[in-house]
Amino acid sequence: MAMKMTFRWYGEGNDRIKLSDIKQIPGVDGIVWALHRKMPGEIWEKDEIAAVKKSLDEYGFNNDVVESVNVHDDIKIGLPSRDKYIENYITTIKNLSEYGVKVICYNFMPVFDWTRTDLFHPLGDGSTALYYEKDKIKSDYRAMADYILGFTEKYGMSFPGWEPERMGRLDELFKAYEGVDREKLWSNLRYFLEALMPVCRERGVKMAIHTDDPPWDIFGLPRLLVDEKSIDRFLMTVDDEYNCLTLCSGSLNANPENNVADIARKHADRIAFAHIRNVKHYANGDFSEASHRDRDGDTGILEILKALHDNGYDGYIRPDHGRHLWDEGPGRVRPGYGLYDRALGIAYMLGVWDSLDKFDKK
Ligand code: DNO
Repeated sequence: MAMKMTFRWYGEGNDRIKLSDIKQIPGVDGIVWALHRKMPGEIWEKDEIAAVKKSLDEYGFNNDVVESVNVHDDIKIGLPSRDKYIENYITTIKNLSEYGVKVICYNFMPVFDWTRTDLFHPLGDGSTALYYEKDKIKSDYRAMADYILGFTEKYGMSFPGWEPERMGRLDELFKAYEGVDREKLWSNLRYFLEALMPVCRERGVKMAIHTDDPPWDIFGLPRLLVDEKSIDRFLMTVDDEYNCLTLCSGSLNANPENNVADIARKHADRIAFAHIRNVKHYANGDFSEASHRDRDGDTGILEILKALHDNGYDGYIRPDHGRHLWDEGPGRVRPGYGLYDRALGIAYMLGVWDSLDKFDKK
């Protein structure tokens, strides 16, 4: 089995889940980690990286994948100050590579990272999951940000990409993005990646962009990585083996027209990291997250895994958001990042993968 199973962990004192708990899930080789207290644009220092690596080494986990080295807004907007932040990003890549990091997952969404309207939506069986109510994401970005920040404040946590410092300047940020239309955002993304590629090649670090979540414009802000066509464009724009994708099944399939298995098949060689999550669609455009079991959602988990397997996928993979189960109510768990359902997701995915290994030899 070549693909490498990982589990996202928010770090000591920032995640209730313990590395010793994760160790008991079969098949997990690595921890997807980050320095969550860093603001976008700040350099990740070597001693800080070394400390995380040491804590993972103790459990025999690799630290190959970092998720959420967030990109400063000035880079996305294309301000003259972007060059300074790009320099900082390059220093961070160099520092990470010295400690063995091979893949950096990031996103290029203006202002907001993933967006949901209900973090603990009841699914009817006692569990809850992240939910998106389309009608709530129309014009009032402040109301949505207040909901998310109200939650993080109440429970004393912060979400990557939802830094209260940035969210406190929302109007200013929206204003700064005013001239940034889709084409401008594409060219700013290209500028950023072209500056990074030489160091990525030299250090063997893949930049793996996360597909946009949800995959459509919100609050008038353009989003780029939304479907097969835009992914084709992205990979062609900077056609370098170190310019890669984080294929996020749930983000893409929030739009039911996106066939994630087709995209996986087409671009398996440029996928450095896969987030596997299942989504259930409603006729009015709302969607809910679901268990990883194929038939519990509409995302085509089995087809996606088979597409990766058929193409000899040997990159990293992780269960993405899971439901909140048993005692995992608000305040006890990071939304989407409980222990139990992600562990069940791993067991399911490895079951599928091992069966393909054994019975579906190509
Ligand atoms: C959601 C995650 C994203 C992802 C970032 C990467 O839970 O998949 O927040 O970490 O978009 O920058």
